[in-house]
Amino acid sequence: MKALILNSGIGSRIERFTQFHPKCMIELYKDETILSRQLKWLIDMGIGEVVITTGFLAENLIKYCHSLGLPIKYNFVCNSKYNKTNYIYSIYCAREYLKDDDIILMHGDLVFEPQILDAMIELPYSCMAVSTTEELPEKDFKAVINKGNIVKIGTEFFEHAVSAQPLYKFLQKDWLAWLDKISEYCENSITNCYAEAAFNDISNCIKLKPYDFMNALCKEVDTEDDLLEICQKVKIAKERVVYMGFATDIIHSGHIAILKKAARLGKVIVGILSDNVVASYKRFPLIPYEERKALLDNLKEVYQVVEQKELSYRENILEIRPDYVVHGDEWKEGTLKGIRAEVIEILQTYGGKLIEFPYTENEKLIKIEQRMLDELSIPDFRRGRLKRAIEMKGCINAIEVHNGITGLIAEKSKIEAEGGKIYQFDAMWVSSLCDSTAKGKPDIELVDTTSRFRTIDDIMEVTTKPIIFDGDTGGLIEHFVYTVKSLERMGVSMIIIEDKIGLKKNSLFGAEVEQTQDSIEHFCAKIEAGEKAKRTNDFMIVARVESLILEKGMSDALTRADAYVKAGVDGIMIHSRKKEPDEIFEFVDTFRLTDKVTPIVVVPTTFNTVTEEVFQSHGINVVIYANQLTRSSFPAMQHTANLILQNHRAKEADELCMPIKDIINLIPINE
Ligand code: SPV
Ligand code: MG
Repeated sequence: MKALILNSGIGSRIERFTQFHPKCMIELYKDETILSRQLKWLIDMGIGEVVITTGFLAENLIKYCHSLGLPIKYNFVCNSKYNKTNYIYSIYCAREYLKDDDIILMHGDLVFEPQILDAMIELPYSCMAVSTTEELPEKDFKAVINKGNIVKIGTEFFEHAVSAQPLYKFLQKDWLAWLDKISEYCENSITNCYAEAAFNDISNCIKLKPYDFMNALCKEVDTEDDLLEICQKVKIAKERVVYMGFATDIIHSGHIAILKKAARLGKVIVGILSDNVVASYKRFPLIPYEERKALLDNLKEVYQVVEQKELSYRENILEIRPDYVVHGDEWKEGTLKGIRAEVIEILQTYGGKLIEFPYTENEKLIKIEQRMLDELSIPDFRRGRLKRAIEMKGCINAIEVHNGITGLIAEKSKIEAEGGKIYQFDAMWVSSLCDSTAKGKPDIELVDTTSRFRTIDDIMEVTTKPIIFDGDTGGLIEHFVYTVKSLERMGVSMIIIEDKIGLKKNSLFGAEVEQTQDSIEHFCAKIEAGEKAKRTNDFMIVARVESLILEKGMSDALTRADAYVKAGVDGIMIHSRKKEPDEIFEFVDTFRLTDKVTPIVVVPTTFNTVTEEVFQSHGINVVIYANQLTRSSFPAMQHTANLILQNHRAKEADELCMPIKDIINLIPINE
């Protein structure tokens, strides 16, 4: 696409300002002239070549253009008869430059807001800027519209007409038709009319549609009054504030395109969503807030960056009171629909406007997002994310997984809630009970470490979320150090070891079975050895206090927790098999009197009425749902098996089964 700017004329109606240079060089705002503004926006919209017709003070104009140092190719064409002809003749003079592309045509004294041109360029047809809200001018251009097309342009038409401005986008074939007619006029020495007279002759062959800019600024500087009014409007436009929320951790061409459009509307203030908001609605951010902020801080389109601490825009909009909020139109549907409605409602309270641009979800962007997800599963990335999530959210949750398919369920389960919130699991718990049960074995450390690692491998291969490993007793100290190193290398984030020794049985048996608690000294030695074996700060060793399970009393539990923390452990898990959470809360509340920082983990299998919010209010940091996927799937499988046996066929079981299509969707084929 090329631009054609008509600058041959004298500007006699505004003589005081055009003594030393053509009208297009009149300054509008701080060194910005009518022409420099036009050129700036053209370049910004990807136009690389401009044809400028000159005449009056041509040399000044050419010099000025070069002095701007703009990255655009100029073709200057002088209409030497500029004082005797109209711009129809200037176009004719420039015709050889204008045959090989689509054309944007504008008069040299036209001042417009860039979003008008932006929208016109994007339209798939030829169009002219009109306003249906402005009053019909007495003397200036009007366009007559018939069945959605412009059929006449001129100053003399009033019937079925709207106010029009000399800003056009022409597809090449339409333009050539007009250019031919312009040439015919000029070759017949008709050079004193508007070029639009030639258009009117052939308008039935061209589909020129109106683009309605309504009340936006799009006006020629004809008189001093015009100039005053336009300068004021340009100043107001310069001071407009545009707000955009950003959750992204990479900047791709789609973001730049939308930022460019936003910058054409005013000063862009970007609200970067805090880490915890991003993690709660999208996926874990690959890079933290500060780095995401730096990405945007340095873009020329961005005026200022602020933090957006909620998914809701309310707080920032009320504080900044932007003239516009800009967003991709994809949020009209899906989880952000409610957030969008709230934005519209708040903007309405003070006359702000929401502007939505088409969202470009193309193949390339989908691939970029997939690559991001792949990165999240790299061991070094995955390992540290649990610690960061705890720091970010205060309290996180984890669900039991014991193979690839349960891993995928943990990975993909999402609940969309009010206010655009999405609830999903933060982490996965590789339970010894469920890993053993899946293999039909009792939970007595019978499934060996190699087999447990194989389970982790299967899960890791298809997921990205952080993993908490149930390390049972941790085994011999000499073995435990190897376990720590291996898990850390694999990208596991946390191991929890319980302070039992000898033949371990599941804690939910409590004191009903023979189980021995380790001595504080020996267990502390195990913790110290494990901590020493660690290579990173990301990996966490958590000591699980079994005193309440084994009915050794609260003070034993607290004494042990204190000793384990002193031995350097990274967190404490307190376990209970009571239905009521009282002993858990007593422990946590007392522990937190003296230790505010060590993360606390709970496994509410029996005390399952307590919500995560309540756990968090007591200072608990990790809530593990330790066996629910196993326990819910077994009865379903048993029931299905019985139905088949009863009926000697599978039909009766079919409605209990997931459709094959859904299974296929759950497990994507990676390319
Ligand atoms: C597990 O899930 O294996 C656990 C938690 O260790 S519990 O079963 O409650 O002991
Ligand atoms: Mg276990």
